[in-house]
Amino acid sequence: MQDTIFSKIIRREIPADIVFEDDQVLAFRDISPQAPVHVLFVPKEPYRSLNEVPASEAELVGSLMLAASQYARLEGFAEDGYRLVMNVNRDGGQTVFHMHLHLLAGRAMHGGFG
Ligand code: DGP
Repeated sequence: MQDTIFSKIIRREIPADIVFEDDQVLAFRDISPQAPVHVLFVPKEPYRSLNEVPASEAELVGSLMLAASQYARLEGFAEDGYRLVMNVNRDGGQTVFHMHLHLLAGRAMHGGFG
């Protein structure tokens, strides 16, 4: 797949405010935050979107979600709550074609989905 800005962040070629890393996942603050906490959880393997992830990578998808919940616990907002969103392709509003999970927190989220 084509290189994206997120692959460059993973390779440390461009800066980002990195908040979490393990073998499979890198997390950094969104450049255009939509909430007081807005972090992107990105698999190091550059799948274009969730559509390209094979069933054999179920553990990777789980790792993204669990990394987000672990971060919420560590940062102390797990009990207050947070929202996880993954945009897929055009109608999902995806703009960067390297799969990622948005974590939004620090304010009450409302019911709408745009
Ligand atoms: P999506 O629309 O779901 O593909 O979300 C892409 C997000 O990526 C969007 O909220 C803005 C963020 N973003 C785009 N470019 C950069 C960048 O260079 N650095 C960081 N930290 N975030 C970026």
